[in-house]
Amino acid sequence: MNSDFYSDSIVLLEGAIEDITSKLNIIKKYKEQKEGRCPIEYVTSRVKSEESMKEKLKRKGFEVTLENALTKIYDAAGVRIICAYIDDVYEVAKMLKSYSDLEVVEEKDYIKNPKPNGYRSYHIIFRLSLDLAGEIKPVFVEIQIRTIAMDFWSNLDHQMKYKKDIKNPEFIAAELKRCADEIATTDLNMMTIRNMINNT
Ligand code: 0O2
Repeated sequence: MNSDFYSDSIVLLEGAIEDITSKLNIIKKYKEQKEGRCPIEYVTSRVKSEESMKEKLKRKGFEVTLENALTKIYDAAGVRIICAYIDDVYEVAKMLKSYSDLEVVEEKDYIKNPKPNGYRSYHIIFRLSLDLAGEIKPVFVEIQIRTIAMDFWSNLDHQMKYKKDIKNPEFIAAELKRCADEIATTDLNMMTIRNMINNT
């Protein structure tokens, strides 16, 4: 990725994403080999776009500088992990937290404590040190872990947030909240059914 705003620091952000992605690939292979099933369905990642970073810096009351983007905002580098079941989310979070080179800076459990709009996901901010040919640099990465159903919901909610001049915003928000609650119930039911199948 070429970036005027992130400049050389893009290497740092992409490096941090690669580091986490590689750890996740190892977890995936190990779990599949050992247990025949992996708690991770798939992983996506991105470096936050310049536009979105600048908007977030302003929204949070910070001056729009690269230094602030790398130290005050923690999701310049973002990794999203999609799981089938809710307990997979917690298992993956636990595994990542056990890495000695990943320092937990912040954790938000929006599954146990959903946002008022219905948003559910498990967020962890990690701080890691990247070795850039002898130069050790700290970098933050935001990991979002959620179920397939939560991700489905969140993608539609995200579209609504960024769409201008939307008709009936209150009605749509209420419908989204209703769907979020239905999805939460379905996620729990799916886990219960899976347990029943596995225990027979
Ligand atoms: P983008 O475009 O996805 O990168 P905040 O003040 O909530 O914006 P903060 O302090 O980082 O930011 O908190 P939080 O709650 O951990 O949110 C970080 C990211 O989680 C967001 O980044 C979204 O990706 C996601 N998120 C949080 N709340 C919602 C929500 O209600 N709906 C959806 N779809 N996603 C959400 P950005 O930078 O806001 O957006």
